Amino acid sequence: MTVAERLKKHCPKPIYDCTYRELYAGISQMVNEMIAERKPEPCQKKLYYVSAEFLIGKLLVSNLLSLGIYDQVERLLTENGKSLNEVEGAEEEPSLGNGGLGRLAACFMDSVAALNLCGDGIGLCYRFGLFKQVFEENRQTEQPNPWMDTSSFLEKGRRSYEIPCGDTVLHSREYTISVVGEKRVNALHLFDLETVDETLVEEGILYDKAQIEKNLTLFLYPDDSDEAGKLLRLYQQYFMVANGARLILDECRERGGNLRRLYDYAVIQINDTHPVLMIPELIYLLVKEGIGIREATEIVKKTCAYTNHTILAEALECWPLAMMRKVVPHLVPMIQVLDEWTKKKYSNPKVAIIDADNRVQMANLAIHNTFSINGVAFLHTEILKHSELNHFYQIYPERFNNKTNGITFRRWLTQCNPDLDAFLCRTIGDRFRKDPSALEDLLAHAKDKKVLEELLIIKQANKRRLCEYLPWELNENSIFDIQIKRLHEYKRQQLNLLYLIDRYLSIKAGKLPSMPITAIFGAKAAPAYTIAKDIIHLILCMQELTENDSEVSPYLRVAMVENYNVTSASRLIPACEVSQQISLASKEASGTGNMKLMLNGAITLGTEDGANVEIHRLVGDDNIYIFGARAETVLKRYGEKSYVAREYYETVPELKRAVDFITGDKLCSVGNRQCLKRLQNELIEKDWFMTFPDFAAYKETRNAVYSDYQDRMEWAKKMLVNIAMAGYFSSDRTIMEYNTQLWKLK
Ligand code: 26V
Repeated sequence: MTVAERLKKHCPKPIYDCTYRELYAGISQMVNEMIAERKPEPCQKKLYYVSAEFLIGKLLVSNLLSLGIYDQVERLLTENGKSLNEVEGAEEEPSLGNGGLGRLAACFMDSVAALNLCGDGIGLCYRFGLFKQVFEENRQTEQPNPWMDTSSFLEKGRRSYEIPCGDTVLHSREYTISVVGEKRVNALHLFDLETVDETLVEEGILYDKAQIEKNLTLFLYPDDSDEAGKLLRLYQQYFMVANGARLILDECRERGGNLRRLYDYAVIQINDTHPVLMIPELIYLLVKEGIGIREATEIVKKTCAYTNHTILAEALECWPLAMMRKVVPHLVPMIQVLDEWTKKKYSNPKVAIIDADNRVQMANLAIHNTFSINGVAFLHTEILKHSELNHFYQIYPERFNNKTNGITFRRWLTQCNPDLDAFLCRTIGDRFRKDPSALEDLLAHAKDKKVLEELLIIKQANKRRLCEYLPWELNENSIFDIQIKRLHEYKRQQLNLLYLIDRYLSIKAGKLPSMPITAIFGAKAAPAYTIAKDIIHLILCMQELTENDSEVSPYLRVAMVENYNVTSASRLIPACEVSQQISLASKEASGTGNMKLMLNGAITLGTEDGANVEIHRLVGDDNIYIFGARAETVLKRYGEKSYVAREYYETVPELKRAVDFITGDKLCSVGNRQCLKRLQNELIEKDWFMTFPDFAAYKETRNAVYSDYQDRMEWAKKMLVNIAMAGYFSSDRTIMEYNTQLWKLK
């Protein structure tokens, strides 16, 4: 059957008469049908990637590409006067993640399927996902983000479990999303509550947090600034792993497996601490099957591996035992036994599972009871081994390993930047699709003027397309300087802002930049994270100032994209020229946006942090701009408690000028004085993430970037080297490492 014949079955009218919604519904149904026709490949051992987030993005185009029917569908639509782009516009983006952690899970699922490995994801089906960000009066507000429309790639699964939770029993409902590889289809199992009630949501994202039977799967990361919110998060985590554990054991049994040898049938990758309750829950279920607790613990330990994604102390989860007693009373004795065993063996309180304040340290629980603990970039793993988790490294050196993150090139090159993809195929052939390191063949063209010019032309076209997509009139001939990532003080959007304020003031003083600059931000802040929201407020105020001041706007524009998500990332990344990766050294575990931007020919301006370290090593000093304090210095400063922000404020005049500007008349005329004052105070009195000490170096280096930018051929050469060396950051490489060293599938 041709694609045209197939599609006809799913469309109510001839294609040229259909609305885009009807076309999206028809094509997605056709895709689901084609996926269902694929024979499931039997497998002996299976990976279960358990994660609170899967930031998968829209699926239509990636599914068409994976099924090999993209070109046919596109042609068919064009012949009928329709555009595939617009069909994609009718698809809602599932908002099942925050940022890097969730997007990594999505890239990994893509690579697992593409490499023809047997591996499924397990998570939750949040009805409204993460909030939708709406700007009002230069401030972030939050709205629900409904995405589960009727005609999507989300299908009702066959599983449903009864989960004992606190003093009730919750009924679950499985949904699945197919993850399509060239040769195989895997599944993402997302569990929802049978009794979920969307009408509970009142204004914005407010709802009754106590009604667990109705609210458990409404939102990702409910506000946990109060007790009810904290409990709800714990309920969510347990609901996720309880369903996951049952699914895993059922599938083991269905394949004729012996639960005593669970590790021959399953390997469970625990994505950060959110799914760590999987460990006691599995032990509990195995004990219920008649296996002794010692043996059950050994089985689970051989089955589970844990990935750490952060060294920020405030992000390491711990749950008070009292709360555990409310939500998972049956697991408390299990956890206490595990804790007693470790306390008998190791006296260091830092490695205790239950700490002196009667809280369960989730990372500690994981580290004692898994066969592998990995960090997500070289530097991150080194810091875990030698500093943050050194007490564990001393006990279990063989369990620690590094798996530098990666990104799927299918979405972050082929799909989002088709011009660059085609250029690469023309220039070096398509070997890089199967072997990403083959991108290095591009280096042979580093002196080829025609090749370099082509790269510049592609970038220019992507910038133009971005300008058409964005709601402002931006100058496509300015430098596109972009910082896109969650808003967090450690990522230091505020440092970027201090530079922009300094630039603004110089322009006002008559010192014009040699090239016009467009500084673009995209970021969501956690709803209860006040300072992060103040930073967004400052960005939006700067946007208003630069837009409306005719002395400034020809030279400097600040622009913040509303509701930054996978879809807008796919537009921004191909158009970026300068990639801001300016976290405080030692704080960013890896970063993955840095990799996406590099692959698309942006040049990194960054600190020696996370995977920037590896990017630096790969491209060499000439093709990246590195500045600022190194991790050792930062860790030392924290250790000595020697940093006093005010000293810098008082001794660096241009820094003082920029900081003072935050509460000056100009900004207060477009913003809220109280928010701006709070942010200014935070900087002068605390600056916990040390922006002031790095300010001078940042300014100097960023100016050097803009100055070098003017030599177009030299710049294009830097772009070429970055693209050529990005192969290492393919998530196919990362997944192959996980598989050969840890999972051992096939
Ligand atoms: C969580 C929280 C929770 C509450 C307080 C503040 C805070 C700060 C950070 C986090 C991070 C949670 C884990 C996470 O998302 N890590 C990210 O994982 C990415 C994939 O490995 C990695 O590229 C990013 O560097 C890392 O931040």
